[in-house]
Amino acid sequence: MDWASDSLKKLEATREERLLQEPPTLSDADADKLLQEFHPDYLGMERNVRVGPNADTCKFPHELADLLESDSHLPQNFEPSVDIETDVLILGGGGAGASAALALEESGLTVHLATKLRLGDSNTVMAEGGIQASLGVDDSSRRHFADAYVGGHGKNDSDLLRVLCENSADTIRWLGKLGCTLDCNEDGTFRLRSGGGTSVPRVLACKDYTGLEIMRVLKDAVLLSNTQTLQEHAAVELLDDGAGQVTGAVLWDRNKGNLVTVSARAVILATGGSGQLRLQGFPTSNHLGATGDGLVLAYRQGCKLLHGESYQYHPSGTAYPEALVGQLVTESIRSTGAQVVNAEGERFIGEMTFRDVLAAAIIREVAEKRGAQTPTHRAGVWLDTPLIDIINGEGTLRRQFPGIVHRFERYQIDPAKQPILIYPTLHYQNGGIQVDRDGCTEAKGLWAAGEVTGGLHGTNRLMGNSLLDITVFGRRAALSAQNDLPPRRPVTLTCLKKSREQFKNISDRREVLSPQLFPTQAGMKVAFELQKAEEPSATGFNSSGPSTYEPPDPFSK
Ligand code: MEZ
Repeated sequence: MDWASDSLKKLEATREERLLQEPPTLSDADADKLLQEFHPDYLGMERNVRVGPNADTCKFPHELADLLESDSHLPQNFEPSVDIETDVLILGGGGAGASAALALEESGLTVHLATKLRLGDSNTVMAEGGIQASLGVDDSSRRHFADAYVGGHGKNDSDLLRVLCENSADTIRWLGKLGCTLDCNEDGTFRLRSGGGTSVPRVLACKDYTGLEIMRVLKDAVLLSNTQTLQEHAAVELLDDGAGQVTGAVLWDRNKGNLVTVSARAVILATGGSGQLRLQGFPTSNHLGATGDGLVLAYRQGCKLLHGESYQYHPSGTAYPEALVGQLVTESIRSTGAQVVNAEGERFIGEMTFRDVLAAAIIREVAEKRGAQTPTHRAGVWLDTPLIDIINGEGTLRRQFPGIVHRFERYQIDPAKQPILIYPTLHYQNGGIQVDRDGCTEAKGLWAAGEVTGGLHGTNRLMGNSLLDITVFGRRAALSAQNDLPPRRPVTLTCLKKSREQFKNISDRREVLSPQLFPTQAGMKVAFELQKAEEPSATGFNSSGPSTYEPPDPFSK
């Protein structure tokens, strides 16, 4: 990293002194000021949505607002005609969807799980640092609750949060039974790490690929179960009975290029987040599929969204090398000793400060020209990773964070010897569909779980509470659907038709279709259009050929 040699010299010159320093602290008032001035949620890039249950009452990022006001991919003359009949239709093949499917294994119900990509392709596999569970000797579910409530700025739905915290130990046991291996100490107890905002160590991990390990066992179990998986079947619309009950979904089979109408007695939305909307041009740590589809689908069914304005920008996104921009460098690296340092070699904030405040502080350093500039015209601050081995002994970084070491070594950067350049990356959708403690939405027949829901985490989620969220609430939503299964009802597009009437009144609406399904920004060119039907066919749709997905062109710059 010759381009950064001056700045790296300054960083090395202050290392010894920094090692002895207490982390800088901020008063609540200063933290608030920092958020107001530098956090992307506060920069006025949001607006009201003019239709639907949140109309004119709260703000959304304009990228999401555009989608909530957009028309469906379905042709105007499409009339659903049932291809598949099931009891429970799960939409989404990440951790929440898979957990829901497994909870229904003994129910005797028919279960279909449809996923836009392949089973397991989701933000779950991108989660590195761990899953929270109050298993430490000084810990309790009440303490877990208090930490997450303070971290969420007191905006959390306390009922949901209580359920989350009270179910952590049981969830870890359940994952263990499925074969999930989490790191242990020599005495066989779980190794617990600290996270930003945890008052005691509470984060269990499998090295730095915890989500991948959790998804591995969930996926295997689903593949061995009675669940019928519909892979590469994207949900393009929810169906309803014309009287307020959700009754299925229209899926787009990406391989065959045709639409598939599924009638279901219950639908569980587990479609994940929306980081791939790349708000304000931010890079993202999210999976390709995270385009907020479930928010749009539920919104058209009259479901309110909570905290739609609130997104989490993970402070340690990679800023260099260019090929890794936006990728996560787990918070656990900071809790194990890596310090956050500006281009002048100064430690300007405590590393375990809440994510939103820490992200705002990094953005400020760069905005005020105290960041290091990369040859690709990005900027960031340093994560002083060599400190990990200095503090904890040689080889610690490689042993505990093999994924990150491997990733950077491909670009001739050894994080045990050289710091990593970081800048906040769009990581998590704090808000989402309003649900109750059983995952029931405001629409009968529709449940939701995981990142697509809002309320649980308030406006700032703590590390490790999302892997817990998907496994606790995925299963709860499924059991609630099983216990409260409505009778089968007709499939219609009444809600969509009503939404279309409302869209007509917005003259300056952006001409995009939603749900978005695939990213369109950040070099990902997606040419995606469903063929428009002239006459409905037997499946209700005349389609010729699959969609065309164009991979990024490496020579376009
Ligand atoms: O929950 C998360 O967001 C998480 C574990 C992230 C990380 O830093 O590893």
